[in-house]
Amino acid sequence: KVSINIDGIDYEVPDGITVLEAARMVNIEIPSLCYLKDINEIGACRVCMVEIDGLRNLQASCVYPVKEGLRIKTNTKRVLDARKTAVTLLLSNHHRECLTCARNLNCELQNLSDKLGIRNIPYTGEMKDYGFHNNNPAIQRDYNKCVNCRRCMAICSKIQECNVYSAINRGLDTVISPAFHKDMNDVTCIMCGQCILACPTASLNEKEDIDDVWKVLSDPDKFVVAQTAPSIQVTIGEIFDMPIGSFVGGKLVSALRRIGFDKVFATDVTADLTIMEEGSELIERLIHTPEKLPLLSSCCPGWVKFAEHFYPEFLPNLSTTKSPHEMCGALTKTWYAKKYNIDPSKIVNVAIMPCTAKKYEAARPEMTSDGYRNVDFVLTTRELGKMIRQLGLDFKNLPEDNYDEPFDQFSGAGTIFGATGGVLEAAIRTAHKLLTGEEMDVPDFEEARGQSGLKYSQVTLKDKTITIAIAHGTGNAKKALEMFKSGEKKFDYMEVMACPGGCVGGGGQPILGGKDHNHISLGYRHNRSDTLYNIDKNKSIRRSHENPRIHQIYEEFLGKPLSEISHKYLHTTFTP
Ligand code: HC1
Ligand code: SF4
Repeated sequence: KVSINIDGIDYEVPDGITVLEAARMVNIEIPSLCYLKDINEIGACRVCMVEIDGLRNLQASCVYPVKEGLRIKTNTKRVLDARKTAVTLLLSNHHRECLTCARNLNCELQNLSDKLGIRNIPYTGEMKDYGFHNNNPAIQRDYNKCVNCRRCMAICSKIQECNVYSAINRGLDTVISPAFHKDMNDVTCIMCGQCILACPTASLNEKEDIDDVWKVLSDPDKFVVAQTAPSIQVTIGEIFDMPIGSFVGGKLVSALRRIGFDKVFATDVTADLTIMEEGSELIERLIHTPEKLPLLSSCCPGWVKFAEHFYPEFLPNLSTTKSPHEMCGALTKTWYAKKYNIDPSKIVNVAIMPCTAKKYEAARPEMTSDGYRNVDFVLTTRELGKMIRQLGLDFKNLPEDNYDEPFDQFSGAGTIFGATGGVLEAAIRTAHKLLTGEEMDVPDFEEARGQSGLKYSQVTLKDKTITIAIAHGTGNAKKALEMFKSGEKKFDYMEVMACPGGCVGGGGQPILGGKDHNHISLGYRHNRSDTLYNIDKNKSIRRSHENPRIHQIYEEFLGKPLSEISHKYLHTTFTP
């Protein structure tokens, strides 16, 4: 510990931290813009300036270490003026379209400007125009709103290890962009959207499909169904000021009905189906085709794209099982359409996902069934939040409603898909039963849980003990695959989720702003996944193979896992 003094008050703080961290620890808010704990501590934006006794110049507190006896001032006019100047300069070159901006009311720059009391912008610099790029289904970039904080670059290179962004040009002309301003489609972007979560402004945003969805909803000829990913029920409440991780499953269904969807389905049901297929694949490979081990999960489209870009040699290891939202789409336009006598050409499947890569996945050419796209539109949690606000629904006080048959009943295993480790835990519960004929003593597999980036454990299935691995954040997947290749650490089955935390931390989830996003392993992901694990714990059905709807789907349509029909509609291929 060291003793420091901030604004005339003495504090004891841990040694080795920065002035910014120390101040925040004792509840003194120093504003910042470029700072992301551990991965972007670069002192570039000059917003977090403070006075340090004995030094002539102001210092960026995010890179200034505390030491014994340090005296700091955060409350002088000189400090406030410096912060104001830094933000005013950014605003002078910023396309200030707040009223129509995708991040209106959830923008860190807007917020800072308000907090610092900026009322005019004397330096109206020359506006640069680097254009607007959206030539792909998922991510759009508006350079004119970039503040050069480099947070996108930090996340993409240090956490995801995709290295899409770099600083182009120098000095005032610097811009953070893929090389040659190429579109995300043409670089090694995996569409995970983590850079959107990191962006303080609307420079990065998902490509919105809201207007197109309103259009189909108002077309009387269309039968429009919504499906909701497991994690949405624990995150969308945050948009309406509910505590992080609040469970709002029933209100979510209610909101979707009021928006006008003809049916509302739970993707959790087809998550159970994914487990039946993927669990069967695991057993098949363990017994008959061990050369195709390790089995790698494939329900996360960001991870699939990562493997396609960087590890094509592992593509034969990916599970061919389609992801739950694609399965839901495929089944609605085949089995469901026939069962309920609805023309599949009139069905529109809209998936509410915590994910930007799902927009890209839904547009992949192989994601069709009988000539129809499985999923027609993907809306992020944020986009659905915007639609709910457009209608003026009082979300917090909506009544609870239930999902529609036959995508209404699901197991706890289907729900924990939304957290890192959940898919693997769900698969082990079912693989155990499929292989041994007996249930695991307790369904909980604690070793699969928690936020550590790369986890290994062992499971015994009958007479076989297998090593499992769980990675979240593609940088961790890379680590696991490299260690596998070098022989340092072998495993038989690995779950990968591209986003830190899994889908609860997905690139389409509510943006909590820099302070909460500052640490990549920060608490909000725990709060969200804890709620998912609680839902699982309180369910009477906790294993995918016990879900009566799954029995029904196999009896009425698929026959058995890995059957010919399953392969036709529920499995896919990958392209290096
Ligand atoms: Fe996910 Fe999945 S869990 S990928 O993380 O397998 O997006 O929530 O819907 O498809 O079920 C996301 C979440 C989601 C799929 C399922
Ligand atoms: Fe990098 Fe993901 Fe953003 Fe693509 S979407 S640029 S991979 S962080």
